[in-house]
Amino acid sequence: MPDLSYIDVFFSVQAFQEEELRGKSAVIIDVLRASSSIVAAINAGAKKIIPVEDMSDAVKIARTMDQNDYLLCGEKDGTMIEGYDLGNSPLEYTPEVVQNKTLIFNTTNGTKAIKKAALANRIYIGTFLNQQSILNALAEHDDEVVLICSGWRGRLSLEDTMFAGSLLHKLCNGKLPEKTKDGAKVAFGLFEKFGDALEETIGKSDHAYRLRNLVPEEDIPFCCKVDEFDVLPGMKDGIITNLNG
Ligand code: 3SL
Repeated sequence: MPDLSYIDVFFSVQAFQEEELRGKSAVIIDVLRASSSIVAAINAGAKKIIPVEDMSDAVKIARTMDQNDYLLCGEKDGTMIEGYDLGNSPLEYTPEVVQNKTLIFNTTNGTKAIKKAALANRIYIGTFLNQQSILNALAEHDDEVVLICSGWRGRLSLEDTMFAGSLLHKLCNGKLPEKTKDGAKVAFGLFEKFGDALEETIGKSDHAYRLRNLVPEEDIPFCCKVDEFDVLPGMKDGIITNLNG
């Protein structure tokens, strides 16, 4: 079980240095929508997911693989990238489409946060959809924990902070000890205030407004579902697989 007084929360990809994660467990959070799509894809039977930082890395990796084995997935500014097979809507990631495939995944903030966490001891991809799996995984070790909110281009995202707060709320049974990091206090406080109205609150976030008219309207309610899937996407050597599998 992690010591709550050491749990830190980073509010964007730019808010931490790679070295700060060495030896720690990291949960990478991008509720809207990279974490949610990765969790949905793993649940739908994707063999593995390779997160990349940009389109050129995606193409380099794709060139080394058989065309029948992989799908190019992700978004730029919320919409599917030209020439890609899938965008970043979790609802696209069905067994018919992704089973046994390798997904090369490229998003604006989420996959950058995952790549930047490479020095962590354990790297989990978390969101409301697989909250209990994340809690179970964290309970197994006493590593220091960092909750990494992907945010949006360096800014805080309400939905990611809400999920970090939700994890903290469950870890301390709703009573945050006095001696906790500032980031943990902020995330916990936000969840305490708005956690009972998750979908409504996230539906009014900056990113939800940004995505309006760009993505299917079911995406945001879907990303707010709690404990929908019992999967634990985790990254080792740059590759994400289901650690619960
Ligand atoms: O920033 C990201 O990684 C994406 O999840 C953003 S979007 O919801 O697909 O626009």
